[in-house]
Amino acid sequence: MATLIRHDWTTEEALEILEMPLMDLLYQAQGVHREFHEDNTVQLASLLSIKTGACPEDCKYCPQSAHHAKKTGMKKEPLMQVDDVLEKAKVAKDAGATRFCMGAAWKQVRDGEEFDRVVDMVKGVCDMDMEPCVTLGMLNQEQADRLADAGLKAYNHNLDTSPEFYKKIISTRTYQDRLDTLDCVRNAGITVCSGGIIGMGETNKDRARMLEILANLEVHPESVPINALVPVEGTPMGDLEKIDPMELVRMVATARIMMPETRVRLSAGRESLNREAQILCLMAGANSIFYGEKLLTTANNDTLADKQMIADAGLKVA
Ligand code: SAM
Ligand code: DTB
Ligand code: SF4
Repeated sequence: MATLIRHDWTTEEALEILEMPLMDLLYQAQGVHREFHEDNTVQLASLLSIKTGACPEDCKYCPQSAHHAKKTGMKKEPLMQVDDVLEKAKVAKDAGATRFCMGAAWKQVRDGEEFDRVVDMVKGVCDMDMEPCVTLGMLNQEQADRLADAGLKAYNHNLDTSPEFYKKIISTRTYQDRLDTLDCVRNAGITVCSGGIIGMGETNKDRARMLEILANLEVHPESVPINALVPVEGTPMGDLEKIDPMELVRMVATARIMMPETRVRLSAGRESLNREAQILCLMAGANSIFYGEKLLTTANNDTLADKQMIADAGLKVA
């Protein structure tokens, strides 16, 4: 029987999927995956921090928040120049990436010369035949429309966690602010990339709630990044223990089952997984990874090791 695309998930259903016996979960997730996606393929997306540090938001996990700067020692850097960004995009393309994501440590987009520059970066990446994606914090409808006109393919803005746990993680922007930003992105005709982080001390119910909210949006996000917390020294979460990789496998599989058509992105935290755990995530339904030695400010997996893993698993880059 064909799997239905649903938008009426309950927390209980999501939790039940998340906690089912692992083999049943993997079997179901792989079945959905094969029904909706080309077999044996993975997308490679590269990330670049185009404006690093001194972010006014107080996200407890984030090394770029100005609130933790004294302890992390993270310095503010100015917004990069368009040519320098395009040079990095070319390197990523030559290395095999098809999507290029640019991140700015901003609370929100402000109209002016800096936003004009980001618009030029988007146009430049588009002209290179790569999918441009940006993550710039909150934005309004006019700004989203302008990015769409420039050729922006995707906008990343994460819900991060459940609305209940969210209040313990961020105080400077509300959950509703995030949902409003996602609305503007959707209305502009840009694809939505929105997911979250596990390993911040949340419960399975919080994880289920986040997936429930994403899966009950009118249109599922085209991309859902699942990050495992990278504990960074000097942040309030710097001392948290890394999660068991199987929790990441379960989260990926549950996202895959609840949002069958979505690209599930195995995102931050991949560096602490061994090859086999990563392959289990791919089997559970992840079909995109961040590729390139750096995420935004922290290390990512070695590119040669990634190529080897892709070859070992018999995957094609799509
Ligand atoms: N400032 C913008 C925003 O918050 O939307 C864009 C950049 S922000 C760094 C993008 C996402 O990276 C966050 O929403 C969070 O999910 C993820 N992230 C940041 N620090 C992380 C960490 N230490 N471990 C895992 N994920 C992290
Ligand atoms: C997402 O969900 N993960 C990426 C991307 N979207 C922008 C960012 C991960 C950042 C990890 C911490 C860092 O490198 O600064
Ligand atoms: Fe700023 Fe984004 Fe980091 Fe939050 S996650 S502190 S908004 S850069």
